[in-house]
Amino acid sequence: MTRFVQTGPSLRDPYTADPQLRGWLDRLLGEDGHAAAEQRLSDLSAEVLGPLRAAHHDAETHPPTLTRFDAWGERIERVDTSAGWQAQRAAAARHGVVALPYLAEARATWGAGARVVQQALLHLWGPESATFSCPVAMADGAAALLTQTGAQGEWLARLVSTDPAVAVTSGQWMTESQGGSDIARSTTTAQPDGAGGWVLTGDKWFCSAIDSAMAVALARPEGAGAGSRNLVPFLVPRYAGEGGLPARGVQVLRLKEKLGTRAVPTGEVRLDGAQAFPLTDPAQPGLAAMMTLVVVTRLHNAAAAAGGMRRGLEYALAYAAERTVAGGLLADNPLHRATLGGLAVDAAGAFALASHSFALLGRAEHGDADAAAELRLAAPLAKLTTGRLAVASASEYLECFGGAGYVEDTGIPRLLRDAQVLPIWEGTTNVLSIDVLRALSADGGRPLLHRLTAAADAATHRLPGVAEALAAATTRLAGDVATAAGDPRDARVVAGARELALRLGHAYTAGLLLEHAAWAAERGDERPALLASLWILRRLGHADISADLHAGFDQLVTAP
Ligand code: UCC
Repeated sequence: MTRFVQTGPSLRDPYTADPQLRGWLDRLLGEDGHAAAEQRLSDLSAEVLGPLRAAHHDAETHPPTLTRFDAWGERIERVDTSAGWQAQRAAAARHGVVALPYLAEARATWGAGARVVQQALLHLWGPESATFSCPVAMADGAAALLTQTGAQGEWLARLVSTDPAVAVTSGQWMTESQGGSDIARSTTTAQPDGAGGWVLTGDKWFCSAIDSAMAVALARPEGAGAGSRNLVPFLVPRYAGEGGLPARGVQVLRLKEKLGTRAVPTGEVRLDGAQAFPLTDPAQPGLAAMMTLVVVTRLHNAAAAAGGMRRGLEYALAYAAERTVAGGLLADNPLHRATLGGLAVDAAGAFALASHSFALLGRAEHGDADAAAELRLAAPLAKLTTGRLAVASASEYLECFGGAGYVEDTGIPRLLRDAQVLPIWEGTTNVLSIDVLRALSADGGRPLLHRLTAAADAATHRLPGVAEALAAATTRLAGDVATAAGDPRDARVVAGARELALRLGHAYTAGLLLEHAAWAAERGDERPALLASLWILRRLGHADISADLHAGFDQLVTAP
């Protein structure tokens, strides 16, 4: 008897097989700028296809462990991680996934666009990083904060090092069990140690990448007022010297057993007189400065969502090209083509949001006030919109594999487990929706609404139907935004915050896809216009586009 064995999905080179990524790099960096990034992107892509996929698998199958005491009862609190996790750590440093925007050479080459190149690196690497993208996100956030405040230069140098022997990552200790996202309820305090320094006391509840060499922890300095705004970010060294022993006063109580991101050691921490260095003036409110870090990690979250969606699509496409059903390839089945086409449209939307947000971050860091104003709303919108899309898409990707998608050692179920964290950490969808209201009440959403109107106007001649749909959606949103901005604490406004935020996120994505489509069409590339049109019909018009997805399938998913 011949036993049938299904061929598993192979992976195409994630850089060369991603026309959207390449097109956006051409537009955002210019063709010369993209050419200057080509080698870095190809090198990382090649590693992703080989050693990093293996390291990813190793880290996922050998989760971290915590040993609190040695045999004699000495407190050691050793966090052991796999060889795969260590390989990811070294790769993150070598490829500069944190460092790139801070390197003088990169800033000279790409200017603000170094953030765009960074997002491209994250897009290629993140899905096969065993979520080492998490400590990378926090290290980048910490580096941005240290750059802004000018504090702790020696730690900054290590955060942005490309030498694996020197580079460190950071934790981000904000959450406490009594408050969760409501950090105003934090009880961790900071006291002067009597020798010119500070010590922290309190418990932190959700501390990811607990193996990082440092963390940025929020604490309330002695004598500071109540409320979140008076919290101050402190740098806490995690280890005493180079020996790997915990720093005095830093205890890891236990590791969390999480649904996903299983390779990431996430712990509960007790600070009991832990040495700490204020990153802002402890006599002044410090939360606003901390939000510099939080905005960066939220953008990384969006990048992780977009990268994961694209990689899920790649795996599902590869499988559909191998799998035979009802006498034909799954890839030829009209219903499956429409399903995959819809996933391609959503993946394109998430990528547009993530890429544009990193571009804004780069420009804001280079002193562009307009970009900073747009980023204030773009950051929560990108995070919350891509987080929801990522979970919905991941569920579909599992379904694309049938029963195999539900079997652990295919590696497919992990896509769903890991996607589920994206709308949770760094603020849930609802918490981010409240942040959207906060941002709207500051500027009425003007930069974003202006961008949408301009995108719809520019598309009127080439794509009249979809331009009209975007213009109509923008008009409706402008009215709802004015109501929300007028009284953001009104119960009806708060109740509708999530719906409004998602509508804004979808319209923003539509505008960004249309802008890119106009640029691409001038160069004879009509694929982005198809993506933009289908996104608008699906997400703004709530139309059934199944037949268009089937008909446009090859254009939507095939590499150039
Ligand atoms: O989960 C965590 C780590 C996981 C691992 C990370 C990996 C990620 C990478 C993924 C890649 C794979 S760490 C914990 C995450 N937690 C959060 O994100 C916190 C969620 N909570 C919030 O966002 C809250 O809404 C807070 C922190 C903003 C506080 O809310 P409040 O207390 O209601 O705040 P207020 O009263 O509205 O604002 C307090 C001050 C104000 O400043 P002042 O008083 O000076 O005007 C606000 O303007 O904070 C200012 N503020 C902001 N400033 C509030 N939000 C912002 C903002 N977004 N940007 C700037």
